[in-house]
Amino acid sequence: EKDPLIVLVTGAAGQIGYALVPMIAEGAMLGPNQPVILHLLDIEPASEILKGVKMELMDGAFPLLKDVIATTDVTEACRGVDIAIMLGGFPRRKGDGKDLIFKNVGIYKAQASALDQYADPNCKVLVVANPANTNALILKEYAPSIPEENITSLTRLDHNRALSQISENLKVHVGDVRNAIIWGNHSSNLYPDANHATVDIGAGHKPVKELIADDQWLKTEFITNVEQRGQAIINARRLSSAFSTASAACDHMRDWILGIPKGTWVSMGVYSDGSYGIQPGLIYSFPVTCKKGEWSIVQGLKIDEFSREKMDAVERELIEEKTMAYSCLH
Ligand code: NAX
Repeated sequence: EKDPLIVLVTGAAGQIGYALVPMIAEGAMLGPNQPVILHLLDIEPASEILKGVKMELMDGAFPLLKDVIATTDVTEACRGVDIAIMLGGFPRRKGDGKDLIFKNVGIYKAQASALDQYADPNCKVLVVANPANTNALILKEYAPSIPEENITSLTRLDHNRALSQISENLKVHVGDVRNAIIWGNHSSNLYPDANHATVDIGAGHKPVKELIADDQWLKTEFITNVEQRGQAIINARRLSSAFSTASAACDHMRDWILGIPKGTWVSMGVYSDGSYGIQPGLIYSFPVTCKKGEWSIVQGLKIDEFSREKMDAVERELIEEKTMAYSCLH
């Protein structure tokens, strides 16, 4: 049997945490042959809830789950961690902006330092908590011993929402839709791009653009439906999306670590190297391929004028967030 991997989940007493930890324990994130040890971190006011989550994990009697540490101590939580899923943070509220960034910068700075000191030096990090891209950037700044390519943010939920919109519109199974792209930020300015997406049909595949009856749909409703899906779920459920986020986090880590088929890609928030003219030094969501634990940005996709504008607008938003975050630090 393989050695267990230590997976840290911060904010584990929250909604997404409650959906995510059993998925990890069942192997949905790291595969059915990979034992895991869960480190659950939350803050003092949530410590009783956290204990309850631990009890349920034990009662789940999951064969792959070798141990659970539930703690409010950041050092203990970060010790030896191979994979860190960052759900914890100050929640987004209406009218937030600078305030949300300010509160989270402090949290991410402290948790980055703890990961830097106590986690495995090759630890892979996924930031989910909002503002996810900018929290990831702060984490990168304050965890200099962790390679920058190991620090990512979640746009996979938005990516999956894009696949789901296309599948609904074309009345095809979501599993047959591939290669949508989320460019930029996990925010209401993200740009879902279906220009390169395809649908598997028989032995081959066809571009979504050729299959869509109304080509304006991709520039209008498709974009707003993906951008506003989070709000639609809040309106319906009176709570923000939880298990779809947890499932997307599993997809993100599984694809990153185990790889994806040749010719396909997924969306991940990663440290920009200047690809597609996006400013280096931002955590920006790009189309990536993944192989044996490494992602690389898909190169050479044709970008039309419409896309260019949208990609640049969301870049500007991330530059603004970065400026705000840095002004909180100094
Ligand atoms: P909850 O409010 O249910 O849970 C958050 C948990 O974090 C709470 O238990 C809280 O006590 C804990 N926490 C707060 N400060 C902490 C700290 N300093 N250290 C450790 N834990 C801390 O929120 P939930 O619905 O679970 O959402 C978690 C995060 O995901 C939020 O920031 C949310 O905005 C973000 N989301 C990101 C998405 C994405 O696609 N990137 C989509 C869903 C979600 O909105």
